[in-house]
Amino acid sequence: MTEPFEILFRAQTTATAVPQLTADTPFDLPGAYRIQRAVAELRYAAGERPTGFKMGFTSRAKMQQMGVDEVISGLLSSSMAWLDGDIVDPTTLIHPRIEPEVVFRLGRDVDPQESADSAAGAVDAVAAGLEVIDSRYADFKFSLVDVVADNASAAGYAVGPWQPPAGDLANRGVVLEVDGAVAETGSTAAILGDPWRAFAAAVRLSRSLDVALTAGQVILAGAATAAVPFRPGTSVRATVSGLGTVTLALGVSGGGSS
Ligand code: OOG
Ligand code: MG
Repeated sequence: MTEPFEILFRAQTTATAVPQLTADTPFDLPGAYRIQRAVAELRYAAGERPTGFKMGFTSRAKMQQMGVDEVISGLLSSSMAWLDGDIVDPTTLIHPRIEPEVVFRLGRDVDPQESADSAAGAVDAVAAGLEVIDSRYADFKFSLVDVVADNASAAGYAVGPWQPPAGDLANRGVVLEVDGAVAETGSTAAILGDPWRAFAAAVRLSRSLDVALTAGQVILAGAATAAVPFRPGTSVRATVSGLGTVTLALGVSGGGSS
């Protein structure tokens, strides 16, 4: 029998949509995180390495867009780590969406015993980010446990120039542009009131899930705005006031479209 984690691993690595797993196999939230982890272990066995931890649904804008009202997390790995300015291959994605992120970088390992406050001292840089989400479920529709099993829809991310982590991160303007036109605007205050709260939530959640946060890894705080479709042939840019800008483009597959 094909296990849920095998179905999702195949869906993620072949960019093929599948029906929601809970339609056939009910599981609870801890079970969903176990599936998420098992899929990641298959990725690591295939040569990927962990690159960080992402938070999801830390803003009302995201919760409302997707009909989910609990903060979740996902595991970032090397095939998802793209560079600022990259042109992404559209054949690796199903129905991608793009969203602006605030990103933290760890300058040292986080001790599993340390408080979230103390762990904040491990952050050596912050930056604006772009996240590409690509639910492996048909029509981008899912329940809470389904999206957790599917690694919080993680597909890829890019980070802009790193900045020193000095200063307040709350209340900074966020702009998402598609081909130079403003698509979404928001404020980092939408991210649990302050992106540092999302960082603290990441520290707590990673500990309860027994996920190590190590030097050099990144933590995505969760989008402040709704996600927008990432269409082939378009270029997107996220700007967070005082943090800078990051861009990604989606290539055109097969030619012919513009
Ligand atoms: C789940 C991922 C949510 C965020 O920033 O809130 C997320 C989804 O919307 O499919 O990454
Ligand atoms: Mg996100």
